[in-house]
Amino acid sequence: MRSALIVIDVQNDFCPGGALAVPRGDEVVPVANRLLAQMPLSVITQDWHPAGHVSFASSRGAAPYSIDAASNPPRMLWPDHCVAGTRGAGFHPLLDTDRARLILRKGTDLNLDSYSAFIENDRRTPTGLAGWLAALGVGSVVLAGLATDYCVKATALDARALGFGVDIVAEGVRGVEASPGDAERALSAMAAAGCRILSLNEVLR
Ligand code: VGL
Ligand code: ZN
Repeated sequence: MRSALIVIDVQNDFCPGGALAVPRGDEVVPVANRLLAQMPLSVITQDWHPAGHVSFASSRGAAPYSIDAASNPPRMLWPDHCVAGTRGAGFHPLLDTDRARLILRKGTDLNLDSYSAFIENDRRTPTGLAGWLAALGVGSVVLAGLATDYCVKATALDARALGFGVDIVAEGVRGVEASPGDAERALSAMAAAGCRILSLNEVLR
């Protein structure tokens, strides 16, 4: 069975200086590029929200990084980020996007957030990625990108639930860390779900 690379949300708004900056998020770029150069089948995802998106604190009159306790389950409200067509939604300028076979946009529905590359946060709406991978005979995925504690984790857990083998590239992910330790806890949750946490060299070997 073939393996595919999924590079998650390596976008300007998630890098230092961006609207929802992930500390040292830009450090995943050279790792992602090494993987993109080596792996024959790659998908790149792009968080891509309409203005006024449901996940934005501004659309609820709330403070960024506060919790919306009214939603079930309670969810984090974010600064406005990755608004479709803006520079912040663009990929990091050094990411080798030319190598990708598929660029998958997610979070495009005004009223639906989407962390996972496979299923939107309503847990019912598929993005189509699982079928695309299955049609190409892919049985396992390698993940790198942003952020460890949100989109990488959600993608990894869904991939496992859908039956894919999952390898996470340790140097190729960084966390938001809204609470310190979130990234480490996310990696533990992924490992507990059967994901392997590997170094870049282990993955490329
Ligand atoms: C992400 C928060 C909001 C991510 C996307 O890519 O991890 N996090 N939207
Ligand atoms: Zn988002």
